[in-house]
Amino acid sequence: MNVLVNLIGVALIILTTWFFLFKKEGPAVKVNKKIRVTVDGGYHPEVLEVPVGVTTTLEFFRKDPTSCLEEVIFPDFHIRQFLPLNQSVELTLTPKEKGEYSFHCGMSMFFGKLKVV
Ligand SMILES: [Cu+2]
Repeated sequence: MNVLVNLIGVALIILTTWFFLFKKEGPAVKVNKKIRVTVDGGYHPEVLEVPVGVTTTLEFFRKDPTSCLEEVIFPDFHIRQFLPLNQSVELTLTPKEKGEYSFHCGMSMFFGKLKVV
């Protein structure tokens, strides 16, 4: 019985890890100068395609009351922004190099991606 419980535990750990590591990302949404990102159990849309060298405004709107999502962090752009509940917060960035840049919540549990093309 104990062995079975342990096996189930190990299986759950593997499943959880797998889920977070290999979770399929949604389709990239092409951004033309400005886009609204809804924060509600994650980022919607979660993959944003923005042109290199163009100033893009991301308007974050947090609907989710969990404190987990009250900050959004763009490590590559040195942005750490508090998102008040049910308010729009605009972040402006001008990516200088093509590439993929992730952004995430304050506890690194929810992720989004910026594809600079
Ligand atoms: Cu979090």
